[in-house]
Amino acid sequence: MSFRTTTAIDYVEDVSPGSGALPPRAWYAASDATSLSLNGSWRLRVSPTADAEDDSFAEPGFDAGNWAEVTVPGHWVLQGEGAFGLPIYTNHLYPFPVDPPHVPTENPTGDHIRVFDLPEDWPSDGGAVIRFDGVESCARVWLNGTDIGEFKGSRLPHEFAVGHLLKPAGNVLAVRVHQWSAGSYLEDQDQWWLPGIFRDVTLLHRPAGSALDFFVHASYDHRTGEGTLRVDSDVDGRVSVPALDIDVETGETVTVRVDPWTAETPKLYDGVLVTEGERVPLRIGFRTVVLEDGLIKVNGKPLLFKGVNRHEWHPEKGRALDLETMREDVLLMKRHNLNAVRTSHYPPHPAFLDLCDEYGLWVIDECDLETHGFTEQAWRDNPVDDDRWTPALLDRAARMVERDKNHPSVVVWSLGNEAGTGRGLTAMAEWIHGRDSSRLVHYEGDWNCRDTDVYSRMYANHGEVEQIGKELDGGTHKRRELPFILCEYGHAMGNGPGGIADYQELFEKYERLQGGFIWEWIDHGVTHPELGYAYGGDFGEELHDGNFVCDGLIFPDRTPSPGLLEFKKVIEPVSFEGADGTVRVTNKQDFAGLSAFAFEWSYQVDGESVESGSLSVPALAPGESADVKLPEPPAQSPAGAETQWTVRALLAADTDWAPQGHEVAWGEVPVAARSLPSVAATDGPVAGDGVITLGPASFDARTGALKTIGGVEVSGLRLDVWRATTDNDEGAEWLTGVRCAEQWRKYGLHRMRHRLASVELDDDALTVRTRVAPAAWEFGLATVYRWTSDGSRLRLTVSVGPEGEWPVPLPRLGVRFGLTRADAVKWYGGGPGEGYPDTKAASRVGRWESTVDGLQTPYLRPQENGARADVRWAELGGLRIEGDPEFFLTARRWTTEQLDAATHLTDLTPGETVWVNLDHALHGIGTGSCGPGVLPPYQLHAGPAEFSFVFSEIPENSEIVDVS
Ligand code: IPT
Repeated sequence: MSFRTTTAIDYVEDVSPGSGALPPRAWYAASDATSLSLNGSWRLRVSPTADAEDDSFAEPGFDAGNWAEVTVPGHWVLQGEGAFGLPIYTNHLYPFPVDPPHVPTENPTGDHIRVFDLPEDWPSDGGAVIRFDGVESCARVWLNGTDIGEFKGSRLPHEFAVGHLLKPAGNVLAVRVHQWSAGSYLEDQDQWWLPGIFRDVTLLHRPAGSALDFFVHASYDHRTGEGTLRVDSDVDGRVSVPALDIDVETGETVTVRVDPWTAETPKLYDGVLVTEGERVPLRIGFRTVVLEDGLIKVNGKPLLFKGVNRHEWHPEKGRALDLETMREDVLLMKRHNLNAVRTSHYPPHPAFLDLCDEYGLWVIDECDLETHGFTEQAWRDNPVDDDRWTPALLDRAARMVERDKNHPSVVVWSLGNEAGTGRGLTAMAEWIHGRDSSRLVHYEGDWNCRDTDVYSRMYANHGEVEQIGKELDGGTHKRRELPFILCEYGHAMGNGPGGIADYQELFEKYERLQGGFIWEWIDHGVTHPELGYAYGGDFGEELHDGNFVCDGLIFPDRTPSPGLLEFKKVIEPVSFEGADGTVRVTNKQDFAGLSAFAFEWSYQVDGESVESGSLSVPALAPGESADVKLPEPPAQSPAGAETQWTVRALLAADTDWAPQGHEVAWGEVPVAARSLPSVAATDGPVAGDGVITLGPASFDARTGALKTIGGVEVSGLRLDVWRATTDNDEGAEWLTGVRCAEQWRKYGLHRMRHRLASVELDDDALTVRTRVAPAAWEFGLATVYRWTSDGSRLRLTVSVGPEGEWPVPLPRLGVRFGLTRADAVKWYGGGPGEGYPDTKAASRVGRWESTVDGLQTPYLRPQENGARADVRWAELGGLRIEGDPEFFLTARRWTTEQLDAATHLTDLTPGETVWVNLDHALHGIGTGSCGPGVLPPYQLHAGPAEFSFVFSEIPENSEIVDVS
């Protein structure tokens, strides 16, 4: 029996990167050398501390027969239904005492065993390497009882030479993985803490004379149209690229005419690197990245990043993504007009970068480094400013750069995220600049740009971004010379992000602003048997940051959220603006012409297309515009009809990311406005026994409350100003620190009282006067409901007059009421998805159909959602409702109060009543959950307002009622 001493686990708290691993090198998926995937089922034993068990499990002959089984790649806390421990979510707080480099004694440790035979055809010559593509957070490895080393750097590859240890059969690979290590201090990213061997494990045969490291230098000269290729290789060999007639020695430079690589035109040339012992396939993209005239230019042209921050996430597998999931991400990005990804906040699985090369996405490849939790102690003891940690930082930089340097998609290296400033970062930047002069270096945390080639910020508000665009922001001399990007903006938590169209306008207006990256791609919800999707706190964590981990443009199942559809519209590659029968078409791409697109027009009368055809648009270079004449409007439209053109750009042919006909851009050109509904007040209210009737409606005689419209029962119709607060409402607005939701609650907007002042019957109207106000405060809304009818239709005019000093904006202003039956919903107005004042770029005017359930947007933490904007009329529950003016329509099977109280979607149970909100106005959405709040034009301030709805019973419905 061996005896454990404390020194046997010293490596866990050692700040050095590890020992025994081979130098980092270029990563490639496949060559003609044999390899063996060690993914699959492994044996697992989880211990509560790093030293609970001795090393004997690594000995050949150890019987792990009674251990659990676990899938590699995977995280043990996401397997075994909690038997192996649970996930923990914190944003920037370390979930352990900040006591670097020490970690808690309670350090879940997973001993993994995999027994494998070599395949029959495994060559007997040469060596072998075992490669771990990702293990969180620290591992010690034994093969056949021999300790081959230990490593940290969770999302970086580590290789070990093992040829001398292999036997034909019964090889025992033992890996001890510790959840916490000194490395955890460098990996404080805002995400779940998920220990495990979560990326591939591969045994690679290394034939004699096989390739080691190699660096593909492939540049493009936009003046000559020529590409220059040189492949530097540690092992000499030849490089051939058949399509370019290239066949040269490694290290030799060759210049030929090429088609360049860009994210819009991702031309890759297949090549091969042949060394004495190996043939390595190459996919070469020629492009040149420079900083010139204070701009990031590729192939001579400035770029505009339309990007997103991507964490790796799968609701069941965590960060253990399969190739199909990665491809799905890339396809979704391409189909939604994105052109860039920041790999927040670590290098992704390497196959993801292959996909970016192939489909075309600009990549900011970020190192696995974040020490954000040190901000709580004013960055004292920050590892990036402590020389003892510098070797670990340099190791991480080298492992990223060496692994990913042959990807044309990678145009910028990022040192990491939210790690303050310090000498270690400078050392990383110097090393990267020295190793790879063909790309730029990014790091957001240093606003002086001491080490970087681009001025980068996160969540700066529109005003500041505009100042930066105008170069009025000051800063160091160096910074003033640099281009600007928002490496994070548009925090996509819950409903939102709002205001991204306003950012895009700035990006397009000022040359220095080279775009940005929405935070973030996907909600990190974890599939949960009772909660649907779990978020922070749902696993009983003692410290957590709740649903701040759910802030993506797609839901955990990868369904696009309204935010992604909005972003797609805001960043479309072609824009259309029109008036008077002409549409101005602009090519908003940076490199490509319009030949990939086919253009169509259609003409709508009251939202229905009556005619369509193709539109011929002249060839336009990037940035160019042309005025294109639309055809003569088709046949005379009925009087009072609303008419408009819709112009669309579609893919002219199948691409590898979307089929022919896929829509990339659209625009609307209004022609004639609709005539607003009018109701002649020919009927008058009649008082009966406890009831007042007016046209098709009946009211409670005492309260004036609406009861029925024809056969349709209506309950609780009254003014409504409250909404189930969104994550953005709950957040602290960055500039002012104001928490909108907190203010709303303080002033009682969620508990408004309605005092009835009078019910008045006139010849032509029923008028109900009320005052709507919260307990404890003197401000309020004098609210008058005026009902008129022409006998069959019922018109409600609501007049609202604020009284007193209103200290806060209103969440909403409109009426709400309950219907006993409603399912199908039809409307003419904005759709098909939700739209709020600052998130409705993607909402297009048309005739739409859905159901009450179909109107809901399933934000993981329930909140205000699902409003359809600019609605002219709607039909549901047997009623037709016309708006004067247009309104926002919301309908749900629960009340706003129930929605507000729910913490997970599973809390929402449909009731008997469908609650409908018809809003004259809504407060915007903003991105206050992390960033600026609602911009002034989208704020809803209490002011005098008047708006009307015309109700009528839909004839079909009266028939049903008659029968019953
Ligand atoms: C910023 C982080 O970089 C990112 O990882 C994420 O946490 C995001 O915020 C919020 O979701 S840091 C913050 C201080 C702006």
